[in-house]
Amino acid sequence: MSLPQRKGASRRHRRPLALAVLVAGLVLTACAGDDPTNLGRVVDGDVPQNSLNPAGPIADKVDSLFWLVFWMAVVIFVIVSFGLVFAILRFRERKGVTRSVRQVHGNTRLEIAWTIVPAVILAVVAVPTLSTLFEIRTAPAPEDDALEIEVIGHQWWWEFRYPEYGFTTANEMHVPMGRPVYLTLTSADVIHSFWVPRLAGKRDAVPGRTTNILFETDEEGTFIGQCAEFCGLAHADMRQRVFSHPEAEFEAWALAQAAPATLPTEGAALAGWEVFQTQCISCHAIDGTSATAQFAPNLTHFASRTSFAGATLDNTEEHLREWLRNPSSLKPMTPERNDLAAGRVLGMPDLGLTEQQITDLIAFLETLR
Ligand code: HEC
Ligand SMILES: [Cu+2]
Repeated sequence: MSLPQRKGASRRHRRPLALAVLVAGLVLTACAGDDPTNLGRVVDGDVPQNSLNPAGPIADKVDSLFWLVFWMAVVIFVIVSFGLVFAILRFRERKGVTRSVRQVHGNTRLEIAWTIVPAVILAVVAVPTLSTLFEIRTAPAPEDDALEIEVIGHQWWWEFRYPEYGFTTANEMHVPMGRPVYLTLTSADVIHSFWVPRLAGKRDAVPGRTTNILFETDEEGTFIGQCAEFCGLAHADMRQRVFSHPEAEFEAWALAQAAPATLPTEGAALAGWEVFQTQCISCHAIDGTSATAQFAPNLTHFASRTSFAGATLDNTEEHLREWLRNPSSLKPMTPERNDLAAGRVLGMPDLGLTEQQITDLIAFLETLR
């Protein structure tokens, strides 16, 4: 007889235990470090993505709104919890005490009160929410001298075009401090979402439509972001870095990016350029040369970027070598589904390059400063 009893008892204990583990698990996931270890290849760990650490006036507005609503919710939570605990204790069943409970139904005054009070609270929350929403999505006025950048989402990398300067880059965006930046977003394929938590909220990049983000940085540094709308196989490897510089430094960077590439005239780099012309120009552009295809990241100043492959790999010779040997080993992609004629490119294919060709290509890519 003792066996079924024990079983029953342990089962009874198991349910709260399972629940506790579940709750602890859910709570602890929120404590995950900022280090996206991603097979140890990514070094963004020291640059947390934290929307509660705003780095500019527009992100500040969102942050202030968050805290306002948060503290209102805390006050309501405390009041409701006290009421609940009070009712539980005050009206609990006691040994030896029989209480006759008066059943009440339809207390008009109470019903009106608990309909009106939440409605008023919501109305109060709506005022700052709507005003912030309108404020952060208003297009900048011409006298604000905003920097315009076109952002195009691709499976699975970001293209950034600077129409003011006439160049295109990928995954890494540089901006001047203290000057508003106005992004116009769209997508070449499916819906993506541009999100750099310290600078602004998320906004979808939708094919066939444009959306906008306005932000401004008041802090020099690197801001990490990632695509925030599931967009297929390598969604998790679709990140972006925003570098913010003092105006003069930014200007120097932009002018350097706008210059066409200087092609090598000798050695391994020249050999690499020759391989490039046969193997790579169907997808990649290098401004100022015969390579003009727009299916893949523009490589004109590739060596000036700190990362590649959706800002998931540090731009090192070792990573490049591995990338040119077999791109899909570093980032899950589906190049077998590429169809250039239909304008569909879902990854860089393994091109079967020899080690010599790879060495030459790396020498060439390193000249693209
Ligand atoms: C069929 C199209 C295609 C061809 C051909 C191709 N690539 Fe790519 N390449 C891509 C795509 C797509 C990406 C972006 C992958 C991603 O990050 O999702 C890419 C990314 C890259 C990157 C990283 C760029 C960045 O900033 O993220 C480098 C470097 C590169 N390719 C070099 C080459 C070289 C060198 C060749 C020729 C040997 C070549 N590619 C041939 C499609 C192609
Ligand atoms: Cu995406």
